[in-house]
Amino acid sequence: MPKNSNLGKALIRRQNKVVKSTSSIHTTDYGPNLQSIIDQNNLDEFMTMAALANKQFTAQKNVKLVSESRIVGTGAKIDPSILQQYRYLQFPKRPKWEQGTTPEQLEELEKKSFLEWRRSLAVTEESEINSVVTPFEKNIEVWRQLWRVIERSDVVCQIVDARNPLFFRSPDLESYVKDLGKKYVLVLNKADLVPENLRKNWSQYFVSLDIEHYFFSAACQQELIDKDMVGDNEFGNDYSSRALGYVYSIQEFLSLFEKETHTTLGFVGYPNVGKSSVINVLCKKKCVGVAAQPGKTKHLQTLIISPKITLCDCPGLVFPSVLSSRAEMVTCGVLPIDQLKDILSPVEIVCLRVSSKDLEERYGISLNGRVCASLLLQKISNHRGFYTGSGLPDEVKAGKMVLKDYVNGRILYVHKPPGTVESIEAMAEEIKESIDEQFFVEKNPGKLTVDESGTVTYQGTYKLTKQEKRELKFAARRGENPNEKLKEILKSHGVASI
Ligand SMILES: Nc1nc2c(ncn2[C@@H]2O[C@H](COP(=O)(O)OP(=O)(O)OP(=O)(O)O)[C@@H](O)[C@H]2O)c(=O)[nH]1
Ligand SMILES: [Mg+2]
Repeated sequence: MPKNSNLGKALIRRQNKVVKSTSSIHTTDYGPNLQSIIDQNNLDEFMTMAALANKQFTAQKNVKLVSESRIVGTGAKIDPSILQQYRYLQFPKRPKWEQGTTPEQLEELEKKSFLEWRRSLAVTEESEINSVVTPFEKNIEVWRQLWRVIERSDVVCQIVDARNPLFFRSPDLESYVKDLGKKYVLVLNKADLVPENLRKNWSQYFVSLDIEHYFFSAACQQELIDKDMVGDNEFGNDYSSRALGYVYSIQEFLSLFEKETHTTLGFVGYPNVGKSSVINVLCKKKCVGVAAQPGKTKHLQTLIISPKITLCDCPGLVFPSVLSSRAEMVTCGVLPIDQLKDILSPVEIVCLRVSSKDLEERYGISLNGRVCASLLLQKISNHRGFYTGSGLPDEVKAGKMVLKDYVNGRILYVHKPPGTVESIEAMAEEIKESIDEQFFVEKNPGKLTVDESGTVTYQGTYKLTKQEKRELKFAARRGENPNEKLKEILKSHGVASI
């Protein structure tokens, strides 16, 4: 077949047409439709569940129902320890099958077990935790892709974004893979965005949990490929000692899995963590599609890269969870920013995390300390000339830009492992950022005046006691410098001196 032939595409199109004409209107996608379904309205969700249960419903008009649980349920205080217990919910597992199971029987089994999983999540949501499970993948076809990748892999590499590994990690996936007798490794991609000290901290954390993990940077390795410098390790760290936080090069990573027998590595994880990018650099050429938006890979792909190694790319999947909010998910890059309705909540998170100095530098604006999302977006809109048709600042356009910059690491925030002790300086910097500047005596030292009658007046953030005022007055009378005395007083209260 000649190169760039369209025959393959034409065959896929024809196949899609055939399936479309026979498929149901409420796309539960038993055909080749691998479109991820994360957000569904209640009716679609209901119809999907009905289709899975092979049930049909007819609509009854003019009936109004008020759900009591919705009224009672809202606003209830949830015990954080209970939520923590449900931090990682179960993901759907492929039911067991035997040699004699026909494809039709297996499909029925899969649908049944998927339906049971959806129902168990609903029960957890309503009666056990009384909290909302954040959006998760609802298309059984996409989960089928994950099951297939795990089945054909000897080693399952769960790729996570190294900036926030705990958001992306799934302990349930780890135990599932291990129960199947396969090897599980955690790959912390985008290591280029994480400073060395934090990589070390994260490594210590995962070592303490006995999790085999490797830092990797597809972006840096791609740069080396482009410069024809493959083999060099950008990070220049000592491979032989493999210190904590070590970032692996392509060859070092592959050699971890090169055994006597052939090994298939499956790359799974949330959308947008860089699964396809890692595969491309391991192949040293672009074999699979990569995009800055989540949901690029729709179908698993298998690539034989050497007689000993095969790689398998999987579509990204959003696992169910209760602790993360939708806004948090947006900042993690797993929900598409372009289709976002609420821009302010995720930008609010960015405002809380990124220092105002970094935001000022990135957008060329001036902020006096931390600002709320709306003010930040207004300033950016005014500076960039983003206006709506009615002449108001276009906060939505500015918000999407900020969120994309955050997800792509152009404005950076890296999460710390639980229990990390931060340096006093770093904490002081953060506190300074979050408190109004005038509270800082260094920046606003106050003013001490002594008039001719010897009366002392001090205007500053520290309130002098009567006794201290008297001491200052007498110091001035003695001809001493009252400012020196004031320094002593402020120092004794732990306040920086003027
Ligand atoms: N800074 C940085 N960016 C990376 C790295 N690896 C991938 N990316 C970026 O992350 C984005 C997503 O990359 P993909 O490889 O498409 O991610 P994926 O996990 O395959 O995503 P889906 O196919 O949607 O599941 C792209 O914009 C990449 O350029 C990395 O090591 N460092
Ligand atoms: Mg991909």
